[in-house]
Amino acid sequence: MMNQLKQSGIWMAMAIALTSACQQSSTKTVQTVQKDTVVKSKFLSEPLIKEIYTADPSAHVFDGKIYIYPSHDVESGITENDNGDHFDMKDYHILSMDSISGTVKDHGVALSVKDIPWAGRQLWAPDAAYKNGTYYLYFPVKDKNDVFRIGVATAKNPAGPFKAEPKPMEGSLSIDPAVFTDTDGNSYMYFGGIWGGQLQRWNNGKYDANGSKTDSGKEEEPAIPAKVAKLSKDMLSFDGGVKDIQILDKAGKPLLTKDHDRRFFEGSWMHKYNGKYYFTYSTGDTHFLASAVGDSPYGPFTYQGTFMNPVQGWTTHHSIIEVKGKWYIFYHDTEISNKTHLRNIKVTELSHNGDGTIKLIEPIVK
Ligand code: FUB
Repeated sequence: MMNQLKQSGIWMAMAIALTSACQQSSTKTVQTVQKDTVVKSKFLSEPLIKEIYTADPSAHVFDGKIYIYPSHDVESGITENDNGDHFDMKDYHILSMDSISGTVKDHGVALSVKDIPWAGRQLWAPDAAYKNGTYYLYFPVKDKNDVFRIGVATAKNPAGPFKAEPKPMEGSLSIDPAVFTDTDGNSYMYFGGIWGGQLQRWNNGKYDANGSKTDSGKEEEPAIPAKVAKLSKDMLSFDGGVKDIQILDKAGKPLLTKDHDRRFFEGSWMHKYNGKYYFTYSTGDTHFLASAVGDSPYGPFTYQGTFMNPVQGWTTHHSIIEVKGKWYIFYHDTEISNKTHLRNIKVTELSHNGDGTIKLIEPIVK
């Protein structure tokens, strides 16, 4: 995606595997060489699958099994640029596991860009939901005018194959849909991403193809907000309008554009813990995962802090689920390829502290 800070420091270095694979969430030592210095790093977790490149893992428990809905990274030869054109994914593979440490099964192609009537290019981070006997796959893809929209596809099986609806979801825009179903049965979609995700180009429901490539230029203004929309009963459209998500600091003031360490960039997720709504997201160019907490699925959310430090690679994207009373975060890095656009998904345990914050995760142990 963007050039600044990408693959900086040890990420640029060449990784030489030193040890054999360990168990889930255990460590693997790699030696990284930076100029004259040799830095030893340990990855917190192992890649879940090595046969294909995967990223942006949205995990869910369906029917007692863990299903992962990731992006399927491929080498398409497109030169890296600030729009993220090198993330040129063409289909989705759905993965499943019987347990967190179980064998990962790749169910093959579940949906291809060629089978989405309105799609142009770039199948980015998807998510899934279940209701009344049907599974729903939500996906961002650029339409034939090169504008990101969000589509929905349905299946009777959580692993697909999925059939796409003929048009994008009315009112949808940008990228990274994450669908959360509340304890009362209502479902909400969180979405949006700035820079390559185009959110900064939308104003009052209109897209400006000549708009800015980034969020710079309005540093003292409130940061561009993520979006939330309630889903209709049939899960195929928005029930009412798209709302902005407010992320406030402890003093109740909106985070500003210049606050790159804390402001929303992309990769939304929602989970509920002890009656509180946790909106979690990536800070993009500063590579953190951050949490903000509220009392309603619509927010406002009060910024809580960073809960995962940068992974190897430019992008950072996650999902959080509860499995048998424990919480887990699915995320990605570039351990296998050391290339920005060829990522691999991982999982590790996540804990909530007594004060409601999330314990900081170090994906690389130095
Ligand atoms: O995988 C393409 C994009 O990279 C995703 O949509 C973003 O969240 C980032 O991970």
